Amino acid sequence: MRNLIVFVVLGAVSLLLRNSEAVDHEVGGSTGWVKPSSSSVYSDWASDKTFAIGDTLTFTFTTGAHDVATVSKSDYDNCNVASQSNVLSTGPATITLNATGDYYYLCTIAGHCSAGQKLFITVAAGSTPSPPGTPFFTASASAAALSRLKSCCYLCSGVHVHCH
Ligand SMILES: [Cu+2]
Repeated sequence: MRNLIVFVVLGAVSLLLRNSEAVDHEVGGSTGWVKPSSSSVYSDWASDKTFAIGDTLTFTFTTGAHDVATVSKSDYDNCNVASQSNVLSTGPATITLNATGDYYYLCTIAGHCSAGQKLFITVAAGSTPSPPGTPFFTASASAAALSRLKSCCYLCSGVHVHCH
């Protein structure tokens, strides 16, 4: 019975670790970051995705052909590509999502944003990983559980007693 509990606990720990892993989102999937044939390509791409703190966005494009500017909502809405200061011009470009909120990106090459090369995402607070220093299970707790499991098995095999 104790073995069962230990395995359930270890399983829960590995599940928690997997759930808090950061995800890299390849913007546009296999299409990459291009001047799209349809203006809804990037809103469609984002519509079924969840973005969490610690995740990254990777914009895959040929350097010189496109760029990625982080812009305000109004610049996004109006495709204002002039005088943007927060521009990544080397592809591929990766952006780490560090805070919750709405984020707006566009390509500043003439005509690309108005053709639909723009992306809006919302980073939600829901799946925030545990803050560092306060994990749900500590490493020492797992080690203690493993140690108990080992001594239990030693008893089983060496002294022929059953572990309950
Ligand atoms: Cu472009």
